[in-house]
Amino acid sequence: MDVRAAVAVGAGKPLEVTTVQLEGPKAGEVLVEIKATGICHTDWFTLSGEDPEGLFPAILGHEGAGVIVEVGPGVTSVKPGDHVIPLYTPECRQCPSCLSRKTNLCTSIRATQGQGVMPDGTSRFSIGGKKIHHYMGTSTFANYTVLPEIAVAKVREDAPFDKICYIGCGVTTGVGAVINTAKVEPGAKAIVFGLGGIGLNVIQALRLVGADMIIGVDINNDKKAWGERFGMTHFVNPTEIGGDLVPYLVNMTKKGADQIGGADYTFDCTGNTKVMRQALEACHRGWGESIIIGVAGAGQEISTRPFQLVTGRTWKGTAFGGARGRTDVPKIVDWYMEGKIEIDPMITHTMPLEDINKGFDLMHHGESVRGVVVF
Ligand code: NAD
Ligand code: 022
Ligand code: ZN
Repeated sequence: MDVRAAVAVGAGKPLEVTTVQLEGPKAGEVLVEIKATGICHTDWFTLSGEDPEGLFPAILGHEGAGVIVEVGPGVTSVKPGDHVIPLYTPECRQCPSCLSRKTNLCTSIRATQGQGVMPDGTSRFSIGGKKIHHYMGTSTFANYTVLPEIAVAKVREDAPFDKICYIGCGVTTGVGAVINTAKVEPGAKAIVFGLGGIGLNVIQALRLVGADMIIGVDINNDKKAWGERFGMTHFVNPTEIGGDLVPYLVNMTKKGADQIGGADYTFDCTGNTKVMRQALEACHRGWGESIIIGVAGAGQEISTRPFQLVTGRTWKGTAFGGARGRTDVPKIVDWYMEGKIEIDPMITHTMPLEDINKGFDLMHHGESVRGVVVF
């Protein structure tokens, strides 16, 4: 069938919005009509050519929501008409990782997903007979896409696509980092570095679980009002404190009898390895945990003195907020519909597919928290 898609034709080139061909679903696959998709950093990272594993031509996009229109042979868990969110971290419930109950990083289709093809090793997208790669197993920058059955989460039908698409990446990553990875308890003191599309979701989850002190750190003063909107209690701009950031933050968290200071939990939502170090060292001696959410560029390294860890700080990382997509994503959609978490104010821009390159520009200039393409 013919579908409308934004095609990444080469590194550093703008996306080309055009008609491409999509084959129907094979065994274990589903055809989804994408109704809305968010624009996230990883799409840009790949388009820019900085991602050494990036493939071209490809249909990018990994933050979508839509409706099942057709299912291939053997598909049992979803049917035409079901509303779904594509999952770049699938959940097969059968591989050693899924069965371990210790990680959300399902390995069942990992190799082919990274190669930009479906689990049978072929692509469903083409243009003039020439293959186009899939991306992160999702390819949501198209009005129809084919996905493995294990890579869709079925969600309630009264939830608006143009908002819940954000649950396909940013919301789940930020909220999940707090709830699944850090398991933050009521009364905790937390520091969030980077108040963008991920950091604001970390902040709202910290408020949800009853954290006492939620310090936001960002070099952009416009983010102060944004953080406060979602529950941040204190804001620090590292460029304006006239000294070292770590002792400044540790001092802020000192209270009463505890004169050591440091946060119970810190979150890196910048992808900057210097910030990751600051986040670890701003943790409380003995028990502080620092969660790396930001994805750094290829080949980058983090460092700290071993003493930081020997004295009881913990460094952790999280992918997709530690969420098991088919199990946890429908719950997050429910939380949104019940008003437990907010999404609407974070979607600062919506646009038709034709304007997707403008959506990337807005993201770069820090003007948007989230831009969403509505089909
Ligand atoms: P964003 O650009 O919207 O936000 C980043 C924020 O960090 C901005 O507000 C910026 O001003 C701030 N910042 C930059 N340098 C800083 C510094 N030195 N100190 C303090 N603040 C600084 O990006 P986003 O969409 O929120 O994504 C954040 C990171 O999370 C990215 O690296 C992204 O790739 C990653 N991410 C990871 C996962 C995962 O599963 N682990 C999922 C989604 C996104
Ligand atoms: C989403 N991300 C950043 C912004 N939006 C993002 C990027 C990478 C990951 C998660 C979120 C990620 C963390 C760990 C892995 N990935 C490896 C998972 C594994 O090896 O099992 C990751 C994922 C997908 C892909 C590449 C890396 C891909 O499909 N190409 C989940
Ligand atoms: Zn993303």
